[in-house]
Amino acid sequence: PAVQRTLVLIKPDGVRRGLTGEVIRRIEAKGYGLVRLELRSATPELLADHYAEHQGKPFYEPLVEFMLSGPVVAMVVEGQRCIEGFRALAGATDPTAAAPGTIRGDLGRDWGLAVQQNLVHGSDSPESAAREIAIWFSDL
Ligand code: DAT
Ligand code: MG
Repeated sequence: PAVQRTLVLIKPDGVRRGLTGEVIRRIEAKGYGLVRLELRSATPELLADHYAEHQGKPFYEPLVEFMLSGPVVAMVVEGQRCIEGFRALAGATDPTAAAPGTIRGDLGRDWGLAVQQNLVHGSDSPESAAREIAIWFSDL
C-alpha cells in the first residue's frame, strides 16, 4: 500500500531553538497528516533501541547525550510515500551539505560539535518506520 506512516522526531536542538512550529508547518504544507504528536523526554534505553544500528560508531555516545539534552517532539506522520517524502523534506544528514529548501538545509548548520545537530529524524525505510513507531508509541 502506498499510504505509509513514518516516525518523525524534532530533536532537542529544534525544540530549544523554537522550530517546532516551523517543522510541523512544513509537514502539513506538504499535505501529510499527523497521527500522533507528543512532547517527550527520551531515555537511554529508548535511544539504545532507536539508534541500535549506530551502536559502536564513534558518534554514538555524543548522539545519545545530545538526544538526552532536552525534550523532543515525537510524531507519527502519515501520507502517500511519506517515508521517502519526509526524508526529502529533511535533507541530507550533514546540515552544511543539505540542500536549501530542506529543513536541515534552511535551518541547520555545523556547530563544530562531535555530533551533527540536524534538527529532525525521519525513518529511512518501511521496516525502520514500523520498528521506530513501535518504540516511541507502544500502543500503535
Ligand atoms: P539520518 O539522521 O540522516 O538518518 P543517520 O541515521 O546516518 O542519519 O545518523 C543518525 C544521526 O547521527 C544523524 O542524524 C546525526 C548523527 N550522525 C550521523 N553520522 C554522523 C557523523 N559522521 N558525525 C557526526 N554525527 C553523525
Ligand atoms: Mg537514520
